[in-house]
Amino acid sequence: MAAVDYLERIPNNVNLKADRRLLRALEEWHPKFLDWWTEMGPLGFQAREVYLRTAISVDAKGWAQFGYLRMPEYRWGIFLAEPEPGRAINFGDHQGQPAWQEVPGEHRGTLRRLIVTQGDTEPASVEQQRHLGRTCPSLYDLRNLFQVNVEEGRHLWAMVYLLDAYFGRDGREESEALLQRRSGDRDKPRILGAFNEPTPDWLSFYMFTYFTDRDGKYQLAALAESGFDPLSRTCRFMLTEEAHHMFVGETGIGRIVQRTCELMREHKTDDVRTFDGIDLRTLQRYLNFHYSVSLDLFGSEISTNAANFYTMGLKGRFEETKKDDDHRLKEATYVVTTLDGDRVVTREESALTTLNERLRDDYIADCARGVARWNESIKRHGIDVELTLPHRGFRRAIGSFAEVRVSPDGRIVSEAEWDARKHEWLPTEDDKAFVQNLMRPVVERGKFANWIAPPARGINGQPIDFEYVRLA
Ligand code: BYC
Repeated sequence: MAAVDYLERIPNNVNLKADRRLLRALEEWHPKFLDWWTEMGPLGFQAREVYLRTAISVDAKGWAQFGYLRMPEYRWGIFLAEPEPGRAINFGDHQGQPAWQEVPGEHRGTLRRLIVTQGDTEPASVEQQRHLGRTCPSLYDLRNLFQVNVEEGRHLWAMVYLLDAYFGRDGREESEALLQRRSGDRDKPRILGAFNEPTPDWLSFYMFTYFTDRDGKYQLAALAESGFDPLSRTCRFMLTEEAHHMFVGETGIGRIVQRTCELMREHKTDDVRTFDGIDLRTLQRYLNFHYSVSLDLFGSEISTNAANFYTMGLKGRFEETKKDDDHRLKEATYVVTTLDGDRVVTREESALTTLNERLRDDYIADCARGVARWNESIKRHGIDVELTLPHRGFRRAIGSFAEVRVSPDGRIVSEAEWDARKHEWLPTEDDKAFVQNLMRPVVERGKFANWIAPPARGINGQPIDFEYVRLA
């Protein structure tokens, strides 16, 4: 095999050529990454040319270069947002000190754990979405799936860069382990719950990119506040890419809602399944599932881990520097919704131990905005139905609500009521089979599956009937 020029191969703004040790570590890791990509990345289509966006630098011109390429040839680069001269640690016990350019010894283990947890989600999502290509609703959607996949691959590179550059031998071991765990595997699962759930159909994919990628936005934003400057800068750049993933989710669901409403009006019925559409009730059940699984990703409402991450200066709040308080929070309180025996109550707690809940609150408000936009679309079609976010305690596996059964409207219900009604609240086997049955590939240029409306516009100014993936 011809020697690969890694300096050429790995676009970067971290001066890789000056760090031979790091370059060697990445050279060793790269073929293992490609093996993983071949084994666990998008099934089929690897030899096809896809119209993809590649980041080759962080400036406005370089971060979104569009062109055809085959996925294994994607240039997974390493980019950090430009340094802010004189940046300080903005919160916690080290507040006011210069941001760390090296790993602070006393927080090494905690920091590594945070980076590994973040890194683990990236390959996990690629694994979850592996089979979707063969049932794509259009070439446009197929291309968006692959764009998301290659960028999750790049986000894995971003975390591996931090591990290899700053954590020595154990960092390199963690980089290898990131390629060894597998989504949904009984023996070596991915770290966080949502990343072990299957994404077997495109409705799940859009729900995932709307709800679970949005957790990514909030976690990355909290890590972007970190006093460990390389982590902060990496996350800031990742957020620019994350925006597209959430766009795919929001417009994906929006287009399904639109199509469902069109079919409802055309056939004057709620039961659009007969006409190969996805009825609003089924959409609501999928929404309930993905939202609740994503809420779990914020951890418990009372968490000493979260308090420690903050006090140590490793993970801040969403928009930490825009908040007008002492950024130490030792005396401050925060009101959380939690469980008291068998009642849902709100309670004032220490602001430090409730930081997970606070981030979850920011996330919930953001989720609600998209749901409101879908509801506007339903209303515009003259249909009197609303999609809703279920109560935060609904179907939780992490935190105090994990101990009880909570209905979507926030009542604690008995096991018997839960069993009797869960088919109204969560996707049933019948729903899943129905949705799966709709997933028939549409690969003709400009054509879309019957259950989803075309997008309002194409990618990068291209027409909707552009050849986003060259299948011939
Ligand atoms: N599943 O004190 P607790 C993304 C564990 S998504 C399984 O309640 P803590 C993306 C927890 O690890 C963003 N385990 O919570 C999206 C802890 O275990 P240890 C990913 C869970 O630690 C789409 C124990 O329970 N980034 O980027 O305050 C596509 C007690 O934990 C779960 C991050 O998550 C769960 N859901 O917070 C691609 C940021 N929840 O330590 C990518 C980094 C909790 O006792 N991670 N546990 O063994 C963190 O900040 C924190 O680890 C968490 C948990 C927010 C996840």
